[in-house]
Amino acid sequence: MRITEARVIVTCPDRNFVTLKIITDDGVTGVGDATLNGRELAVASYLTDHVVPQLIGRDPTRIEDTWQYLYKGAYWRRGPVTMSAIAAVDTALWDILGKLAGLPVYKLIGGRSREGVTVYGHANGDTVEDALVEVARYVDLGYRAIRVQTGIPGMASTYGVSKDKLFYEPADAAIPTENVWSTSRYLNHVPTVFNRVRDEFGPDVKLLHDVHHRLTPIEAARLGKSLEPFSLTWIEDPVPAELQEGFRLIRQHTTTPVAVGEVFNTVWDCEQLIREQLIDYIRATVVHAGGITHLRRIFDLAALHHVRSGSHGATDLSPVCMAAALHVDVAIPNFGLQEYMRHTSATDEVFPHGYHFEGGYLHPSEEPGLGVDIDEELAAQYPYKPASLPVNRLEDGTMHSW
Ligand code: EZ4
Ligand code: CO
Repeated sequence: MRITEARVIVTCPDRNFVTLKIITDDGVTGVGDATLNGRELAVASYLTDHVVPQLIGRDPTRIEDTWQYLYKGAYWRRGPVTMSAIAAVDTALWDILGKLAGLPVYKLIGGRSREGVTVYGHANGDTVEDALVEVARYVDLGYRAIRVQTGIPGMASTYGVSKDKLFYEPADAAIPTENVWSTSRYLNHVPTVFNRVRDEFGPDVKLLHDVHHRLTPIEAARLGKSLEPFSLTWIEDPVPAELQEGFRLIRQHTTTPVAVGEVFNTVWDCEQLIREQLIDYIRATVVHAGGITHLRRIFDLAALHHVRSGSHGATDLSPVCMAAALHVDVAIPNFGLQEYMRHTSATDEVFPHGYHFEGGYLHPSEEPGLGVDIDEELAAQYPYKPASLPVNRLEDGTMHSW
């Protein structure tokens, strides 16, 4: 059995997605997500120009060998573009293997370890009052875990507050939108938000908050301490994580759990964070961390060090990534939480899928393979639109992490 063709499909059903479809000589096909928000065409070119020619004629069941071939064979290792491209190939090959075996992918990687995948949704609002209304909406929808973000008094905009409540799309302009940031206003405001949320919704609902890489370690330590009375499940990306040892400082000061990793590409981005138990949740996911094969390696290392998974699941990760993530989530021993930002109906129509939400859980498809596909005719009706993520500046104009 051989790979005969691989197509790179770029489509924009309300937002841009890059998808790889691999076709074999006996007609079985597989799909993989290759979307890198704001840099989509770089991955599309990496696949079309450099990877696809090397796939033709290969045995699609040699998943590990193909991963190693693309990783070691490029000579230039790691990085989001390379690892998203490798992820797309790897995901598509697992999809094909599942179809050949007649089994959902989760059964090929150890089988079910839990009845459903606990997900968290995003409640947000310009004011605390608006955010409370949104928390109530997610509670009513059955969510057991809710991320809460609000506007900050005195600041025109911040990360995580959306116009269109169930959907959040930060890549909102071809040339990046400019936001302004004040750490002191933020640190003073956030504890007041969670004080209100806990007061209204009680101790049972899991609460999370995304700092989106904006603090230094000692500032993050102060935030974590100030949130301890409200028992958060995690603070996310408290600081940019290039300096892994920087997280030691956060750990010395607070028991608020820490989650990191949505921008990580390989186990080498979090090896020290995990080995030294500097984090509680690792947020890498299928598309940006080298596919199912490499993500499982990260999660296996994490399991040895009391670190659980908390995979990224924003709207810029396509339903193909979500389908694959759910197979991993339901199988691994150290699953923690899965982020779930809903896709728009246009996206859902382009990517027909068998996973579904019920009572706070997502359930992977029981169909052979991943249980997701791309409708290529429909996809062709939504041409690519340039869109960039925002940039962030301090009040004096200094560039800051967004
Ligand atoms: O800003 O996926 O936890 N979720 C996030 C996301 C990221 C986007 C970037 O493309 O932080 O909303
Ligand atoms: Co995040």
